[in-house]
Amino acid sequence: MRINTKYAPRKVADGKALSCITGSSLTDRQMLELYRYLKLTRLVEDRIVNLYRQTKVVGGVYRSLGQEATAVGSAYALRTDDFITPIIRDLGACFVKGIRPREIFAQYMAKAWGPSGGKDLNVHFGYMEKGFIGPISHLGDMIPVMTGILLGARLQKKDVVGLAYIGDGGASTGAFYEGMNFAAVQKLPLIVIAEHNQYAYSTPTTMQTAVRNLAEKSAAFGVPGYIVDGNDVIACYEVTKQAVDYARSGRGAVLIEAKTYRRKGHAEHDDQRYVAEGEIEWWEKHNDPVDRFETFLLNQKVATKKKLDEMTAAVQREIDEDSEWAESSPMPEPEGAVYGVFDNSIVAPAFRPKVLES
Ligand SMILES: Cc1ncc(C[n+]2csc(CCOP(=O)(O)OP(=O)(O)O)c2C)c(N)n1
Ligand SMILES: [Mg+2]
Repeated sequence: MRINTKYAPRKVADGKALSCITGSSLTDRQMLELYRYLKLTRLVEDRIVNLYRQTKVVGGVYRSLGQEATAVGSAYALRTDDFITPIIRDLGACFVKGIRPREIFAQYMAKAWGPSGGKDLNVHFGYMEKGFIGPISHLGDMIPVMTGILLGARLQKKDVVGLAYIGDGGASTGAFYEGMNFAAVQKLPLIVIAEHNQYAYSTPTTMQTAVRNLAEKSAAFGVPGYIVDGNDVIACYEVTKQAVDYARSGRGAVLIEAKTYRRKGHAEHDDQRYVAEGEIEWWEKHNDPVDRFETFLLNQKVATKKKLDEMTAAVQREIDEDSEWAESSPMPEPEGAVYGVFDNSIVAPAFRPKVLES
């Protein structure tokens, strides 16, 4: 089976700033919307790091710095009733799906008004009505879960597609293979974006899989495989759009490998001492997805620098407002911990002894 490389990263002449692919079907308004999502992702994560350093965030902080275009561009190719299941590097996809920054801040600070009511962190929450399936931590497991959701949707005669994200490490788990295989044989509309960001924790990809391109794994399932430049937001949109059309028309599952790079450690506590000197700086200087899209928007005259600066200032204002809202919101009541786990409709477990005594 041949891998489609139409959207794969291209080499550019030294000294020439990287941009994005041209010939997109996106309108100028849509491109600016993509820009807003990219900026929102980067700046919300900046703020979360800031709150973490002030010890206001109670758990770990996992960033998508340098790879934001993959999540934003791919999720943008979906309809509102389509499903996604993100992983820790896909905050941008959550925003495209309609999650607000204030929900993310409250979630990270374990506040009562956060989507999980203080029970969990980062993207571990769900919004069925927004087609947003919160992931569990176990790598690979969301692939069979999404496959099951799509089987259910087929039985309900819905023409929705499901987009599931997986890391290069996650793509080596058994659950990934089982889920992909079942989706492939059932011709379910599953699109898997394998984010090849070069590391799983501190393990370089070359030390945990023998394939050079994760897209090659598509041959094992008999589904189309694509390679996309994960730092080109337009290419990520276009390749996913193509996969969405394929999947929605009943032809089955697709595997897309996004080539990108994780510029931060696994989480904020990781000092990245296992990374070769100069590697992170190279990606920052030469292949930053936000810089690339800005170069594109200016070159193509979609927007002026002034317009982009105004948009960034508006995003910053929204973040200030939302993080203040989340900071001033209450912590959960201790009793809340027993709800949302079991069927508490009769007597919540924490209160049972008291009820039985009376
Ligand atoms: C089955 C399983 N094994 C191990 C872990 C611990 N773990 C959490 S994230 C991670 C690395 C993930 O790397 P990758 O899939 O490449 O995603 P990335 O963090 O690079 O986006 C590991 C090993 C886990 N959550 N689940
Ligand atoms: Mg990885």
